[in-house]
Amino acid sequence: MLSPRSLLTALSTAALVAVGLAAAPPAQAYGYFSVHTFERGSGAPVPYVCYSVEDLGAGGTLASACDNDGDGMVLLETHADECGDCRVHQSLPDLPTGEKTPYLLAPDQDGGWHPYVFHNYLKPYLEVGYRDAHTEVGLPGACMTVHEKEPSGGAFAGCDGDAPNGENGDHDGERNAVIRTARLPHDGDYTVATTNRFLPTGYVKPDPVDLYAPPAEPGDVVTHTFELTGTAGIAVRAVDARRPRKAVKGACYVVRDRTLGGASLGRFCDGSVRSGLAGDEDQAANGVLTLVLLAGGHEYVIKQRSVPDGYRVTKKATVVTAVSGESTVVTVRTSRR
Ligand SMILES: [Ca+2]
Ligand SMILES: [Ca+2]
Ligand SMILES: [Ca+2]
Repeated sequence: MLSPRSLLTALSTAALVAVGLAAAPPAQAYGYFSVHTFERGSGAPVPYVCYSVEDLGAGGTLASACDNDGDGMVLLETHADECGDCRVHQSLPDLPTGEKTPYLLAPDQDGGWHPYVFHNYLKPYLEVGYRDAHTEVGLPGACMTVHEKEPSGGAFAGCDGDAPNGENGDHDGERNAVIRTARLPHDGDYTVATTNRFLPTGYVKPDPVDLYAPPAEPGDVVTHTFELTGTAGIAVRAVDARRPRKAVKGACYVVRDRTLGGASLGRFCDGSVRSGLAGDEDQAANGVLTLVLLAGGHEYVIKQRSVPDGYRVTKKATVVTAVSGESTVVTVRTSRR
């Protein structure tokens, strides 16, 4: 006769090889079976899971145990001769460190005697970026909140660069224009809202967005980038250097944001059709290039690049500081050939 210990070993080994095979009832009199949990995607063992076994026939809990040694497996002893109609339920207590589990619960498993194997998804998390809509340069330091829609409730609050603080704070630990949340309580729908405090200056607070966060495997992350615009405008007038009342129509310019390290907004032409943020707001070749939705307080460098026949490109750049809610007029004197 096998000792209980060697029987356990034998059962455990049998459990591992029997995964996915038809249930072959092992020595029922002893009432042992193994339960394993693995991470979806990686197949890594999931430690510290607890289980309870419900008797669906007679009712009541037949056994319960936790994976206290953290190897991803427990042997459950039911103290019953038979367990033909069992349901195994997982629970995910806090980790020994006191942190919440990074895993989502796996569904209950029904069945008779067989090795039970659970595959758990990870809880999802978000990475939310902020960048200037014109230059696509990242804007560090923004703050946001994340609310779960159902069941409704706050799930996260933090600012880019904050130290992680429980579920809150920035979990990438860097001031890098991206806020990484902790793993969220559930998969599901979340609303991400930018808060007024510590919004990068010169920009308008963006509307909240709804994001669906599905169950995650390792490496999965839900991302969103807020494209921030401001309320400042610049009107670039090109005039004849000799006759300042004469508009020079159809000139083109390259605009750079000096505040964002000289990043280019692109090439803009007086009279070009507007498409998104590109083009001329007034869409008329009238001698004025109208730039809108710029960041208040930023310094823009405007350089003429092409002019109508008969004129010479003005090489000297114009530097102007945009003002929120205003359109600042600058004049580029353009000489004849
Ligand atoms: Ca164990
Ligand atoms: Ca960050
Ligand atoms: Ca125009």
